[in-house]
Amino acid sequence: MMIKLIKKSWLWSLAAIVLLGFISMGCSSNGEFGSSADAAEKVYVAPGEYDEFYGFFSGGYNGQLGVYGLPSGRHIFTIPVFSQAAVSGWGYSEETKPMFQTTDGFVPWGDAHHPELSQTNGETDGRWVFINENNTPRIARIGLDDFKTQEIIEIPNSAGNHASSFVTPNTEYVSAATRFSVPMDEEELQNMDVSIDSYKENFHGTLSFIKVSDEGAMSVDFQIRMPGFNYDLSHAGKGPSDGWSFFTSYNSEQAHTLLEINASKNDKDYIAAVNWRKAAEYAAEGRGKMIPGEHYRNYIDHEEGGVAKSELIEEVRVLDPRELEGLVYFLPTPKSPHGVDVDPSGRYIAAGGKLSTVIPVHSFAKIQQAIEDEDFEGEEMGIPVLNYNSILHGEVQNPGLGPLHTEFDGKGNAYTTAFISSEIVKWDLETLEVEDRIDVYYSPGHLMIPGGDSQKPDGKYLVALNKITKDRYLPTGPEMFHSAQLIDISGDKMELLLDFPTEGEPHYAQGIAAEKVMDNQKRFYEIADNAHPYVTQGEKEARVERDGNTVHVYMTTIRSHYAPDNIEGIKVGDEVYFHVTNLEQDWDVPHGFAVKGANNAELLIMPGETLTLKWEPKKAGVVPFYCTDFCSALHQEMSGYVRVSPADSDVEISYGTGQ
Ligand code: RUQ
Ligand code: CUA
Repeated sequence: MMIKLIKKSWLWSLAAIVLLGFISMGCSSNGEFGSSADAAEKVYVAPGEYDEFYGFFSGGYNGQLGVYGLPSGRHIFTIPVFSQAAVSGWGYSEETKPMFQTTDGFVPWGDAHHPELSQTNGETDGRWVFINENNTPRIARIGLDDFKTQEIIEIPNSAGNHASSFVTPNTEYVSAATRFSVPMDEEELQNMDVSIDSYKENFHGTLSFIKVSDEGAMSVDFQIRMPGFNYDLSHAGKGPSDGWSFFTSYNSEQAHTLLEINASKNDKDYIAAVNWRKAAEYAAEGRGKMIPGEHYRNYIDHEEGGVAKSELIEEVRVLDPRELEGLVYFLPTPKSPHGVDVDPSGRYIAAGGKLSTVIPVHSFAKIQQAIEDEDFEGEEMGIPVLNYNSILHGEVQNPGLGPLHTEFDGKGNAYTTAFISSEIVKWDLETLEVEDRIDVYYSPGHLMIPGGDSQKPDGKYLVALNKITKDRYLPTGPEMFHSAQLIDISGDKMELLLDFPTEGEPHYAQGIAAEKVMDNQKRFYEIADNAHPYVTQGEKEARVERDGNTVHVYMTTIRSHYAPDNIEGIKVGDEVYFHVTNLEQDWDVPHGFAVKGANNAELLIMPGETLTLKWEPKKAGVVPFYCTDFCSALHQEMSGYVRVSPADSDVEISYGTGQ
């Protein structure tokens, strides 16, 4: 290795071991902090004051999206997305169950990876945040007016959606790609029952572009058929490179077993440079072909009182680079590249070659020139491979071991995480010289600068999203929260300010100035606009209706009682739907609803909202229900009873409050 030794020389020999497949435990040496009092002052947000930035941190295998205030690192909210959340009934209430519909049925869990804020003119705009699901390929869109998941779309013809959900500069598209290739038949990309060792012959990947309407509705506009590599991460071009997206790939070896060795053989893998604007034109002209591609689109229907709907879409357009020219080019890139990041000027494309000893930085202008000159060194499945030396802006030397992800401060500097040597390395985008490095604890994956992957970064703070926590907090047994670290990047030298724990595994995060989001906040839903089919607009309309074995309870809540709060005439074997409308019209006055023995969750109903709990009583007797959210001094009084009689009883439905 032609690398000058850096301060922690022992790490380089450790690296050799890691490359052989052992897990690095990071470094526990010399953290050089400035004075802690200085650092404390920089992150201190006094009681009653607000943080300067919102941070949206992926929950990883908890499937949700964590919201943090920065610089304080305070965990202020968790938005349920891909996993059922008993805390509010997300995925348990009848209104939200359809959000979990997929072609594999009801999938109550997801592995969330990369949140990405919507952008306008290359700048974060505070409308939505998207996040991908890796396991059952999906993308979610979350509204930043009520911090709720609005839509989840499934990605067809895909296995493992990792390179997602990155947006184009005007949120024209969010992208997706197959992390795993699977056998796909030649005509219709259907998964085939073939031997795994027919990988090279049968396995393929796809890149997907999901169109986002002005209102945010998502639809799969087209997919591009790709060679059977593993597509890892992505980012869209911007400025001069607007109209292009870049996807890293690894496993150009096309191995199907023991990938840690067999997919690490080639010196270089590829970045796929996709001309999405051209692809979109092809799609608009009806080029390519429509093939079967069943997938669900689930969305909250605000016209219908916030009830989620599922629609099944049966076909998808696929474009084939063997038939359509100029769609995709491969950029050779050392070595098993993970992250791919485009600088704010849109001129440079940096790759985190996790097994590479340098950071390769490609030049968009040179890529264009090489395409024009047909300066190709080969092809893969009809896709031209450009000449590495012709497209390279340069290589960053000594970038630390195991470079993964890069973000930018908008002042000409790039910051790259080095997983194995547990550090952040700052380098100059023009000279490619390393300018500074700082140890982090331990093993950072992604990093985040608010706006750091847009054209307008707020280059004040950087958050390192560390994978290994070990000794940073009071021990909590074998399982620990991941550790994030806030670093001041406003000066020449990076300065570590704060450690804070994060829930799940925040792969990626996004940050945005608080004022872009906080002024659009909903404080409650207008009860008069509630168009839920089972809304109860006032206490006078509260009632219980039997229809065969089905019972609908139209129930209201207001501090501090339910209407009705006494219900009789329910029978064992009934299917009871409690449609609970919260009549409050005030900020932060949810009521809860829980009934003894229910086999799902509670409901947490926001002011002006209606949610429904399904309950199937199994035993005769009198069953209490109560409010779970401490809503007033008389919250403990907010309760009621349901009388359940045997299936053959002739007790009639009756109900009331205060009688
Ligand atoms: S990927 S660091 Cu989804 Cu880098 Cu986790
Ligand atoms: Cu309503 Cu407590």
